[in-house]
Amino acid sequence: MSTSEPLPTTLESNQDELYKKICEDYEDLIETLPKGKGWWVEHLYKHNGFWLAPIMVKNRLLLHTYFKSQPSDLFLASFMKSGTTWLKALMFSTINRHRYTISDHHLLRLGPQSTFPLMELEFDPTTDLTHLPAPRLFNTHLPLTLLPTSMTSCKFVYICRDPKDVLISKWYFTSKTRSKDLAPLSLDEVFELFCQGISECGPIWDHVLQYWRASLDSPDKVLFLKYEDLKKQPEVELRKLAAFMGKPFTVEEEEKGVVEDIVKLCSFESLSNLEVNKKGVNDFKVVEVENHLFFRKGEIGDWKNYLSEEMKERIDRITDEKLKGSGLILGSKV
Ligand code: PAP
Repeated sequence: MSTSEPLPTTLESNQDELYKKICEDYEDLIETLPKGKGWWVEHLYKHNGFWLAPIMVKNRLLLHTYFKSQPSDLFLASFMKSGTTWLKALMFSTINRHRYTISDHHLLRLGPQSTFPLMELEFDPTTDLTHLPAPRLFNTHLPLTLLPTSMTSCKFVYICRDPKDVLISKWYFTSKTRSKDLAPLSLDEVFELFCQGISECGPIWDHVLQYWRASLDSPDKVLFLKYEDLKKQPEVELRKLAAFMGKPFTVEEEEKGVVEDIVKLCSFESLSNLEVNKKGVNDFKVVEVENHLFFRKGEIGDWKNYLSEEMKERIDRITDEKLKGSGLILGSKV
């Protein structure tokens, strides 16, 4: 992807006054924001407490103006590398379980990245989203407080993961997708940035806490899931997810083994071995990403192979301090 700034617009064809005004506002805004080192792109900008890539700052402004949410919309929200791809597959196949048979499933042909858009990269004001069947599914990595207020009436599924595993997973992913024109980032370097919160949509702790608190305030609106729970008891978590999305499994479906079938269809083993995920590429509008990069190991605790005891302790200490009093437990203690 291009890392020069400003990034190209996602909407060359739409030259209406409002759109032009938003582009100008974006240019003005980005000038005023503190700048930090990006992992994926060259620079991140601190916007209302969170570090965003330029395209995220811009598309966020477009979303605020152009995106018209519907009360039935379902959002999958996550900090990058927390289990988004897995949840995409699970949400899509659960909502659409009457449309496809397991043996001839959309996921098997096109993979999870094809199912629903990542709004801060793929949103395009010229695309008509009104025709999509309800519930419409959308994905975002943006923190809750940076989303348009109209969206907050929708339902959110949030997935979180041990920050140490997120760090390693993200380092791997961004080292593969970072422009070759930029110097590679060492683990020591990304570790320091991560601890300082300088990471796309970081600090991770603030991101997680916003959705955690919202899930406590409105459990009917925000379902808070953990990657580790999903690994340990996928059927239990899937039943929770289906009920939250308003599509609980019936007794008949339970007897037929539909829950187990969906879990198997969406498992790391199943998805990572698909042709589309071995060789395919997903076009995120501003960047193309090879699908195999979304499937590395899919394990809990792989950080142990990379982080020293000192690094582990530093991240755990920050996690403990940040989450203190919240009732949320993340990481090794889960
Ligand atoms: P994204 O936020 O950029 O979309 P996301 O899917 O959240 O990425 O993260 C990818 C991680 O989920 C990878 O973790 P790892 O680097 O520690 O291996 C990937 O392997 C893992 N992953 C992808 N699909 C699954 C799955 N079906 N089950 C378990 N883990 C998965």
